[in-house]
Amino acid sequence: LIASLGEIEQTYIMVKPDGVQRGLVGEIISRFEKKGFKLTGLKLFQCPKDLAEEHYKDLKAKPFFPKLIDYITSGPVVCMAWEGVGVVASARKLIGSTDPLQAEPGTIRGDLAVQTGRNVVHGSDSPENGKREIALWFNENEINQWTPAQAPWLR
Ligand code: 3AN
Repeated sequence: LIASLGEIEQTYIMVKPDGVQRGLVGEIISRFEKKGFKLTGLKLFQCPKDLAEEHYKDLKAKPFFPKLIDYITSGPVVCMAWEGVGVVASARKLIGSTDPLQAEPGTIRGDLAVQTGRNVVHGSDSPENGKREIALWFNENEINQWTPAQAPWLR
């Protein structure tokens, strides 16, 4: 079944400080669980400045970069590793457009956010970045491989 669906991928999903402070952690985790992806890493974490800068290094030249770093380091984030077939692109669809006003209703940002600079959640943009970001935000021993007790209908 899995082979017929495609490659199993990993993605890094993060509830940003506004999502944590607004009490949206459970809601956001739920959407990925209900879709059928597998959680392999989860922690509440205060991000140091150098890690935020490394994570967003491709945006270093952007005028909003300093504000982005201040935002991400302004309070704890919830770091997650999710695994599944096509999880990278699917998670981006569940999250919605970067600008929450452009994000479709039904997406996390479309339902729960208003500002680009406060868009509640991050998701890796490619399988390569998924692996890179999981390695950046998690220690190896914080990632857990597990097999669902029931038949793996979706995985
Ligand atoms: P996405 O998070 O949808 O992949 P990116 O990678 O273009 O979008 O941007 C990364 C983060 O940078 C966004 N989630 C947002 O927090 C911030 N950001 C992007 N564009 C802007 C902007 N024009 N003004 C303020 N913050 C921005």
